[in-house]
Amino acid sequence: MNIIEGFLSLKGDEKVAIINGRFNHIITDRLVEGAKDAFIRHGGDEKNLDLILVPGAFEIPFALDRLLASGKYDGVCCVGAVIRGSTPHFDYVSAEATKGIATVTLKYGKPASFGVLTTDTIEQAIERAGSKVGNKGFEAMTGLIEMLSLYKNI
Ligand code: INI
Repeated sequence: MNIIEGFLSLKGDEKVAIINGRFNHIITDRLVEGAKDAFIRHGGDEKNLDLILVPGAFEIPFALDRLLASGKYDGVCCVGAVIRGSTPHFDYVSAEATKGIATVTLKYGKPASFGVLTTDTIEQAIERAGSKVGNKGFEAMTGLIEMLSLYKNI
């Protein structure tokens, strides 16, 4: 059996963007740090890493569409933090972000990863932004790196 998989290493010439939905930026800035750390630790060159800021998770798919349409990027890591409040707003924002990122990724055939936290409380978000439960920005960039490698190998 031939196994085709991606590896966790970059050559250094990959052009990658991070989109930060900066609503709850106290959390999302930590996710960006984690994503950048993962990019550099796996062999990425910082000069090939761009950071795009959008108001919130709802806008991430729109920026992702523009970035992939530009043809300038091999892949995009999306980070954000949607935290449940007392209204259904959470459900609309998180659903649109999730669906939008997947739809745009399929449209352009380029990988994008999902580092958007969807939590019930701010404490759960803090735990996933560089404390008890790790850093989901780091994990999202690691997933993107694996997919970049896999796309080359298919
Ligand atoms: N955006 C987020 O990224 N996280 C949230 O928790 C959030 N809440 O709760 O409102 C949020 N709202 C803003 C939304 O993403 C848009 O930026 C806004 O609606 C303007 O289009």
